[in-house]
Amino acid sequence: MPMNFETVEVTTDLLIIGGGMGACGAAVEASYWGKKHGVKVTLVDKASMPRSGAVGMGLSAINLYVGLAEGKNTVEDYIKYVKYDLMGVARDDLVANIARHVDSSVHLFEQWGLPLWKDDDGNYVHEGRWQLMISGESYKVIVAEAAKNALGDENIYERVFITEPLIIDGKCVGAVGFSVRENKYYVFKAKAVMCAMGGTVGVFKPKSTGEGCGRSWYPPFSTGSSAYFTMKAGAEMTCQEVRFVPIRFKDAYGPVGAWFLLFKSRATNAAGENYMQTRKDELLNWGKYGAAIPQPANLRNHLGLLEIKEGKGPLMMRTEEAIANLAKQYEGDEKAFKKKMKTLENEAWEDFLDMTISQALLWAATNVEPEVRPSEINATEPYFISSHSGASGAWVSGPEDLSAGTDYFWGYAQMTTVPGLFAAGDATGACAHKFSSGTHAEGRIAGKSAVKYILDHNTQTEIPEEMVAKMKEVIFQPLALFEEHKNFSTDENVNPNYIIPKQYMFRLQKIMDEYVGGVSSNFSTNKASLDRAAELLVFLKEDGEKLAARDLYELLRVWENKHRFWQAEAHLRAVAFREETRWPGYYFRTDYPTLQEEDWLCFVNMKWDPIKDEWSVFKRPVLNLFNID
Ligand code: SFD
Ligand code: AMP
Repeated sequence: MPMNFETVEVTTDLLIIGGGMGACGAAVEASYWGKKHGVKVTLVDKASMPRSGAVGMGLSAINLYVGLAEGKNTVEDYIKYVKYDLMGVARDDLVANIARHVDSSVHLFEQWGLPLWKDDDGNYVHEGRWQLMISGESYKVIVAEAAKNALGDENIYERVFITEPLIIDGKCVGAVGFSVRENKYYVFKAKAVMCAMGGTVGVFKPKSTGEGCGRSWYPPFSTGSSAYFTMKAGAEMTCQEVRFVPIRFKDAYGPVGAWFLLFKSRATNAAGENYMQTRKDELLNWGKYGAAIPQPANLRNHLGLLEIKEGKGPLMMRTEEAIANLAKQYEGDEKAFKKKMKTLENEAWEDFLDMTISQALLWAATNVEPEVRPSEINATEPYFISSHSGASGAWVSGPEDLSAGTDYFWGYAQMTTVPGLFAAGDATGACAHKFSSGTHAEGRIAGKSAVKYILDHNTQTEIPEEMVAKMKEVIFQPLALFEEHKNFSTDENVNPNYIIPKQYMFRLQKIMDEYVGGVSSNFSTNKASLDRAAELLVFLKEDGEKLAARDLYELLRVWENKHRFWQAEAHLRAVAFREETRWPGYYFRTDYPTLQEEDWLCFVNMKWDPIKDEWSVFKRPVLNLFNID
């Protein structure tokens, strides 16, 4: 591997990092406002925008559409839904801001060519109260095309992996990274930076090991860059304990939403019992949240996991029963019945073909006919995704009209506590259930807000040459380390002088799985286990200095794992700090097994101090800005 890397400097006004849903939203909006004021907007993505990020494979539903113009729901309805689903812990202002803007993102998607399902009267087909059905295999291609058109090709850098923020005097003034294809080191200098690098997968040992290794529900290429970037910049973080454990079709991770909501399916234990019914008394143990409709996602998991614990599994999605129920009204008219069955069969397969193709392959490979027999579902490994039903991310300012005068507001909507650093999507915390559409809307809000910040602070900060030169050395050091020691052993995977990224990742996953409430510890943990994990993570962090890379591809893996590590450490610290169990079904503190509203109905926030290299973890109150009860 040649060691000469050209340094490429890019000077811009707004740097958008990431090319996913949040970044594409920011690109469209910031370009619009930027053009009016001569603000230059640049985007950098580690992959190729038309297929990058979580929506790369496509989606079969838009999970957030409020329908304000149709009078379907109010902003307050949505805040209530989100807050109860997250067991009381959510930011009213951020959720409201997304809710009031999300419909316009959906209308833009339709205008750009995304096929939304329509009924005979031309209305959107709802999957559930908040969700719309789409034929969304090309969803990301369509959204990325609009973003690219807005930005112009000359302002887009693809296949460049961002490793570090540039921080001067506590302000974010750019980022550095490297090309994953060419020998190039990139230095982006900017007046404001917007972080939208998605969530984190691979912190916990996945269920899919061995031949299925790498398969996950959320994309394996979401590797914690948002969390790392914001933490490393010194931003206050929130809800780092609020992981997400989805229920999915077993082994290929097919989503369940369409089955529960569109097809109105039941999930049962192996004996055919509906555990949401038979175990409904357990919901009484979880305060007012247990009585919410729909029941919070973690409580639905919790009841299913209790079945498994008592040996009543596997859990089954009763697809055959759901299809039969939907077709029942056509019985007696053979032609109409056949037609309906065909439509339902198409819809069932399209649900997977649009967004989790491997589930359709697994069904085909194992002769599953959903109209004939049920399919197994189970809880997956934990993920960090604040755009779905998790909540971990940066603590950002709310909009002035909703939160001025409270602790939720400090000047520019979506700005983190680091001046000049904005965030959206999986990068922001405490505003769950925004999904693809809400993330796009949040990106648009952040893009517009960042342009305003730039107009108010219109100076390019000088970045010392030595600083970027030192960062270059650190970024490429794993290649040099490998070259230096590669001949020490006969197998280059095994060497006392370095560790390869895969080994490092497996070690991280084993620690988190066994001690911090992963699959093998039944999502349970306690203080003694967390202390042990903390001890082992110190050794792992030390060994992280010895990560080695054979080529650019492995260098990418090195940095992805360094990023993952920070998400893991933040999670561990937050789980250890919160002395209660608030999200059973996501994780269980066996030493504090109950909900404690008085002491713990609050945010757990934290911050890494870049100067002292120290963490602080602390509480912040949950404010009630809207009357939702
Ligand atoms: O139902 C760097 N999601 C669903 N949303 C819906 O609206 N409907 C659904 O049907 C959804 N389902 C679903 C979903 C996701 C997945 C994977 C499946 C099914 C199988 C959720 C949405 O996809 C999600 O909410 C948004 O995409 C989040 O947007 P954002 O912008 O926060 O993340 P991203 O889109 O993944 O983009 C991240 C970008 O960052 C880049 N990147 N670039 C430079 N340097 C680095 N170091 C970087 N690290 C990452 C990525 O390349 C990418 O461009 S259902 O199952 O929930
Ligand atoms: P999923 O396929 O699990 O990602 O879910 C897609 C959408 O349906 C999300 O908005 C979920 O919150 C919602 N959802 C999934 N399962 C249920 C359920 N059993 N009850 C209510 N909403 C659900």
